Amino acid sequence: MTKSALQVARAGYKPQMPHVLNGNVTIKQGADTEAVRDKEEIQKLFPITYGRPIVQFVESSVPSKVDGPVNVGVILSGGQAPGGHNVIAGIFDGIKRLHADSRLYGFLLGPDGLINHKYKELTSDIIDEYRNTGGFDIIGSGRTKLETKEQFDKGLKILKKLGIKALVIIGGDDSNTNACVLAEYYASISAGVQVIGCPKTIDGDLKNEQIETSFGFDTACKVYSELIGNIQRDCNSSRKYWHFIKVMGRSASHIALECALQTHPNVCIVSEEVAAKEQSLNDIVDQIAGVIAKRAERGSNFGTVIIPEGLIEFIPAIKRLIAELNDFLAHNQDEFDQTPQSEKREYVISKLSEKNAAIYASLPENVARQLTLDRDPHGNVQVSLIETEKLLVEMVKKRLNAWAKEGKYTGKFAAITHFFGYEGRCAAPSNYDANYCYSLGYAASMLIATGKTGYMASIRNTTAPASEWIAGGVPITMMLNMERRHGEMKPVIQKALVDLEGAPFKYFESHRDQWAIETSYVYPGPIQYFGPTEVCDEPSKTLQLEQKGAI
Ligand code: FBP
Repeated sequence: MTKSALQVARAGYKPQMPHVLNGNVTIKQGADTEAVRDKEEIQKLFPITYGRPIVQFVESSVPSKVDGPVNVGVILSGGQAPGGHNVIAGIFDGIKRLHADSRLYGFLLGPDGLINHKYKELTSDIIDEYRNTGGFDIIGSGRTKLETKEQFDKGLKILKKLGIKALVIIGGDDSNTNACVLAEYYASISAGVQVIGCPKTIDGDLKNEQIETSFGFDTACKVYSELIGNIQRDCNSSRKYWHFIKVMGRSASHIALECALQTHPNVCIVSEEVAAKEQSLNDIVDQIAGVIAKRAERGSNFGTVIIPEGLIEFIPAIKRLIAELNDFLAHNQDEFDQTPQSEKREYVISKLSEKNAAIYASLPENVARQLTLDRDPHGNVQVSLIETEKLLVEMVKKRLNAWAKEGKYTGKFAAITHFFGYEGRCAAPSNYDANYCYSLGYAASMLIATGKTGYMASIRNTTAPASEWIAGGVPITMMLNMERRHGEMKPVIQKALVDLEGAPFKYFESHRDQWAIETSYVYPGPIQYFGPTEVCDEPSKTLQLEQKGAI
């Protein structure tokens, strides 16, 4: 395989780890824990793994004791995120340190590989090929939901056949929820297989006090911010286009907010604020058009608008509509599928409550259709398929035309739309993600060595130099609550949305009026892998604000 010069040089990068993981470790146990909400229901559903303590690795004078090789299976689940290969490398190096004959098996294309017994052994030559690279191609990923006893039993057969002692599931909130269910099930039948989760998702919404961030967020935001910065420099040069840039993030707006903190766009919509202020689509259009009109008065008929991918679901009226659609489709999917395409819109309108039917009817044809497309296996609307950026351009254009007729707007409006998502999900991990992921993988192997199951690997204090990071594990039951999915209440990891009282949003809020009117763009440039630490190792602005209160 031909490699770029950067790939060759980057292969030699040695990820940094918390100092403690370089030597022998033992665990320090904290107090017992509780679920974030719905404690009784969660405890009933997870009688064995519920309430276990948070653990932290501390130095030990004796090596961790393992009775023979520690064979481990690994699954990459859900959307790609930069650094996945380093998690696997960390697990590999960790279990090899525990016992030289330990083996690592990768299940292919996500949970399907476990269920259908498709796997490959990850030997040192394969691992070395993938160190510090982006992507999940070492074993591939998939979105199959691991949830039935039949799947768990089928999986157990291959785990037993390969002598696998523990399974590491690298995934987002839904996949780690499944990891927890699987851990409980295997413990309940004394299967002798531990299950450990690792927090992955560029969306940044799998975080809490113990899990500071999900891996991939840092790199993906840096890639999008580079592109947004380049666009800003372009529009500041030609001064004739408004760029509407949608950025990924299925639900929460962490990516949009981080990109705004890095680039200072003229507008950034934060879905959580839209929900809190109960804004309608019209309010959002007014807000954007207002900034465009004000800049036009200053002769600036150009600018940037960042739109979070999940926006549509946060507009309260549309959220209520989607909730009803989800329930309706969960129970009537066959009838809906059999309805001829040309009659689908009327069919849906006839089945919805009066209020939601009116909203559905008011949506442009393509957006209405996109809202009824297949849910992903976790029951989520596939928001990345909804072209909100185009919808907003159309609506803003109409609003500006109306204002022009009333003499309230005299500018010129020419818009270009972009959607940045896939551009960043497989980028070569930044130093932050390369180190964070390798440490997560290594911590996962130490959790296995200490007999834990139903835990997520955790690395904290990550705005400090890597050697000072804190490694340990968090019981996944601690992150669960009950939510409605596919029309039923299910235990799921609570998604971390943007906190409107948190330092990252507050910083944005206090600067956005100035960024709107003035041209205060920042051009972050590409991720740097070699060079001074302030250029190469800077953690995300979100983390810096959350942990240090300043950037
Ligand atoms: P995960 O939550 O699985 O990490 O996926 C994140 C994400 O990149 C979202 O931002 C996006 O909405 C979704 O995946 C797109 O998924 P797909 O590529 O499967 O359409």
